[in-house]
Amino acid sequence: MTKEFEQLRNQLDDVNLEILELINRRAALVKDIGQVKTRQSIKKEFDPVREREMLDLITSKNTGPFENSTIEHIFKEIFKAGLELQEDDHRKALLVSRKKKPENTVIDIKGVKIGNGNTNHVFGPCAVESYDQVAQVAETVKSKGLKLLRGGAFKPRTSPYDFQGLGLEGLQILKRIADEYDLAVISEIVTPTDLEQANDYIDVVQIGARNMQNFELLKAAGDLGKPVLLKRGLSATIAEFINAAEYINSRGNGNIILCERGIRTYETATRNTLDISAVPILKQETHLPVMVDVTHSTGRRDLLLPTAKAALAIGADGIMAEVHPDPSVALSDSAQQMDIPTFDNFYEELTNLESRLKA
Ligand SMILES: [Mn+2]
Repeated sequence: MTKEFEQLRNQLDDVNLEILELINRRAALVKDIGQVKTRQSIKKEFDPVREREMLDLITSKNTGPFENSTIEHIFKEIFKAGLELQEDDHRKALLVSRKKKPENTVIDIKGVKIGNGNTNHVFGPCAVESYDQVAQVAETVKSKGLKLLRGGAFKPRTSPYDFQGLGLEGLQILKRIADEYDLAVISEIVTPTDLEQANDYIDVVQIGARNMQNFELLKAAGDLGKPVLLKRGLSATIAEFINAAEYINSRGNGNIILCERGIRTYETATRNTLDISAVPILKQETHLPVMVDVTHSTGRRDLLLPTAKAALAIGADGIMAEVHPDPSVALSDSAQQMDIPTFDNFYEELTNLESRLKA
């Protein structure tokens, strides 16, 4: 290697390091601008007018040897990296994110701890139909040492002519059951006004798939302060699901359980497609407990056990499934609810797997 060649190479190394220093200096400025924008509540999105002005200034000073088009291409990449940096800061700021809070959120519901590494399951009928119907399921749940019972009083149904639930009467039945059997009850609420009324009757507010982006309801649930079980929307991405949880947390209520319940895909063999990989993604991205609803994701009784096993194996904090004393006459979801003997077997198999997973 000639001396001249080596000198030129050394100069190139120096220029590389200068460019490095300059682009990082630029990045620091972009971050400062992002903070000023946040303080002044200015939207942080991409500003095409500003970008065009910057590119025009740069190319007007370009003396070559690079063509203007090449210079524009290089600077656009630098601009893009700066914008991504602002977005990263934004993501870091989400209250539900693990970046913000590394340790797991553990929710105490009448003494049951959700999210501490042990599993807790939620079983019960799709809809509250009568005191006797719910009491039969409560009896079974209680006999297994379980604490959480679900039951729908307000039923958002695809058809307006389908059974819409017993409403307040349903909540009153759940409250009576909770007191008599010492259980904690979970029920879906669909409007902010019903939330306040429901506060006296239930232990956990469920926000259903169809209301995952009902932002006023999310905010009201955040204000109420009671634990919330938030289901993933039918066609919601994981990012949208996490942002929906953020709405609740942003109002000061961090007691949120995320529930994967299947998403809409082209597949028709199941009612929805259970997105099992959402479980570890949600556990990585957020500090919240994650449950899997096997009833509504599959819509098939024969798939409840295998999907529940998959959910436990992949790290879910619990399973949600529907149980009815006589599913064939159930007023909703009659095709996928378990009768009590089927549930007994389902639960036995599930606990067998859990003890094997722990061993
Ligand atoms: Mn149901």
